[in-house]
Amino acid sequence: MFAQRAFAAAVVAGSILGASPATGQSAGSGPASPDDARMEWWRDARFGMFIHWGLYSVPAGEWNGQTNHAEWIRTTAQIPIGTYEKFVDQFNPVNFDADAWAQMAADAGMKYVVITTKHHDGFCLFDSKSTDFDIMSTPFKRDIMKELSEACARHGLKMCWYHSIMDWHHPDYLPRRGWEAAARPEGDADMDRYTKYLFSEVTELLTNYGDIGVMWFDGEWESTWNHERGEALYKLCRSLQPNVIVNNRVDKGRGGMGGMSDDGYFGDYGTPEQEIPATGIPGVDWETCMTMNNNWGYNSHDKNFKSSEDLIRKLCDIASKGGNFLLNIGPKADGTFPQESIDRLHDIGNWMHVNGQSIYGTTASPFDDITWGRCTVRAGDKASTLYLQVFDWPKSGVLTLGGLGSDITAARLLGDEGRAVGVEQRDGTAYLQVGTNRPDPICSVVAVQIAGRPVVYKAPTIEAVSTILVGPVQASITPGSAGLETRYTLDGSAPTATSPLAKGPIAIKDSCTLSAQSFHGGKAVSAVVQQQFEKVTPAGGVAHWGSATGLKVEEYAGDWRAMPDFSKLTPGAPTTATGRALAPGYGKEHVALRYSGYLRVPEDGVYVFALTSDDGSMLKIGDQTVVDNDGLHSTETKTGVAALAAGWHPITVEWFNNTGGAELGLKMAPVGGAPAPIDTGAFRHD
Ligand code: H79
Repeated sequence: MFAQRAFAAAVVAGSILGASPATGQSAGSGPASPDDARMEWWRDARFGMFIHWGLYSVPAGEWNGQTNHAEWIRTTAQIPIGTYEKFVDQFNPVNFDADAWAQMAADAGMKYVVITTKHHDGFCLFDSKSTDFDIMSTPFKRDIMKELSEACARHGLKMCWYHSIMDWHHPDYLPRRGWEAAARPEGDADMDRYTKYLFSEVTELLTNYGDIGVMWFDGEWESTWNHERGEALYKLCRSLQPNVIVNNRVDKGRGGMGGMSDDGYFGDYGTPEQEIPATGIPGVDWETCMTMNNNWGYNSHDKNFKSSEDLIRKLCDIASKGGNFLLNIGPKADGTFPQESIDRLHDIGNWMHVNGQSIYGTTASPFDDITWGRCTVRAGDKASTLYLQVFDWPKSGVLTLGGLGSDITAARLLGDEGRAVGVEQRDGTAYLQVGTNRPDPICSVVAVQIAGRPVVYKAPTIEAVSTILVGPVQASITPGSAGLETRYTLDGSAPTATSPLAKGPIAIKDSCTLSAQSFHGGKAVSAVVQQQFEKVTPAGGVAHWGSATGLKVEEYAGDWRAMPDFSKLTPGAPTTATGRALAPGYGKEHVALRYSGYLRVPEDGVYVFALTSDDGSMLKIGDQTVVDNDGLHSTETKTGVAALAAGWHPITVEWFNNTGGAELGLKMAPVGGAPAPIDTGAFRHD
């Protein structure tokens, strides 16, 4: 890995490599880090059924001649609340059979079922004591969730609840949709009261239906939901059922519609929607939820179903990256599944019956890239199994697996009565004689037994908080794979079998090139990776730094999508920022702030700055841009480093807020430390 870096004489905006390798990315584990025992069944399960069912299934996607609606129909077709409520009288799924649903999920190889107890429309599919807008007001009058939870228990499936935080029906929920603001004025709507209502529903769901596997929240991106409410909701769930798993949409950690959460937020796993991440993230739990066709809720016109082949290969792809697959069904209003969905569940079930052991309880592929398919692993200290999921069967009848350092002890096909596969291993490549007959045209699996845990020939990675240094800086080298030796040099030459072993952090004291390479059995088995480090002279301070404590703040009014050019604008009257003011809950929109003055640096060194904002922000020290966090975005943190001499340095922090969330925070630390807020006393201005 080479760092791209522009060099300037004094203050350097150096790149930061893997600033916190161990904890940098989390699926929102945050303050409530998921413990392994509680997550175990979920990690083993790998495959679940999502069910989107509710009043919206009655219009089946169609309104006033438009046929592209689904579970969002109340909003996308702008149906007045009174009109929408009439679906309550029409919801009568006389063909609903909870055991038939559970049977179909179990037969498809799914291990859990997540159903909409309430979607954004606010209608509850369970017998709720908190509202009449529920199943008991329909002609059906049966607690669907009771029936389904009992059926799931009978079929060995974990019952899980999807529950929307957003609610277009409850009078206290805010914000109102713009299009119905006139018909549904806010009046004395009160989000605190709504939150109490939400909590009472969640309490019912976690009290009246036995053990619940997952609480799958949604709609948390709305401006009215916040971290405090998310924390309280997470804690409520865990207090009612200590083992329940809660998805990351309980809190605000996603910072938008992304799948994964930042550190410091509640939620046990990430929720990529309609997408499969490019790679897995080691040690992070996530679940891709996806529709079979274009819509979550039933749409009678939507025939754009993914093929069974596509769905099976997606399941393999997700498992090979260490994730779960939550595959959606949108049942019809009569209580039955669409035939296309039934057909696909059936095909997946047939495949899982033979090949499911390559999915359940497996972990991510240790290989970077396999051209003919995917790989999952069941690892053990003494022996492990690699499951090779072959999409493109080799015409030669010989499957090639490169970069395997482990000894293969046996190989056989899943299916084809476990036909044995001959193996030859030469120079880190395994040649598997699978023959020309493939057992399954969609994906055939070869189970490869190896001694010990997998050893895979991959290059190590170099991580350092800063690539510039004044005093010593630490670099760490992560081995490409367990079971490999990693050797390094500091003089730019390629490591050899006698170069020092990388064990623990390496102190970099001067300009140098760090080179690292993987070795196995005394031989180099990977490419060489390098990182350059540069010793720099810290930028000197200035002779004049003003006498007033804090930074000068100027406010500008305007409508921007990126940082304006302040030199062309006229500010309002300046004020002075206290330390707190650099983390404003600034209640204004269409506004920009420019903080300026001087920053006191205690001693010569490289400093890390972390700049957090919603929307964009920019940190300049002297004439260098140290952090560029510009652009229209929700809460996002970017970091940068600067080499600074002891003394006072000119600093500006620029920030704008277009609409919505308004945040700004600046933290600082000597390189290697955890950035912390800066005392007001470290700022001066004229
Ligand atoms: O429950 C499913 C979705 O309804 C819900 N999350 C999944 C699991 C979800 N709500 N909002 N979003 C996903 C993202 C926003 C999508 C939208 Fe649209 C784009 C809303 C309006 C435009 C999709 C297309 C829904 C209506 C039209």
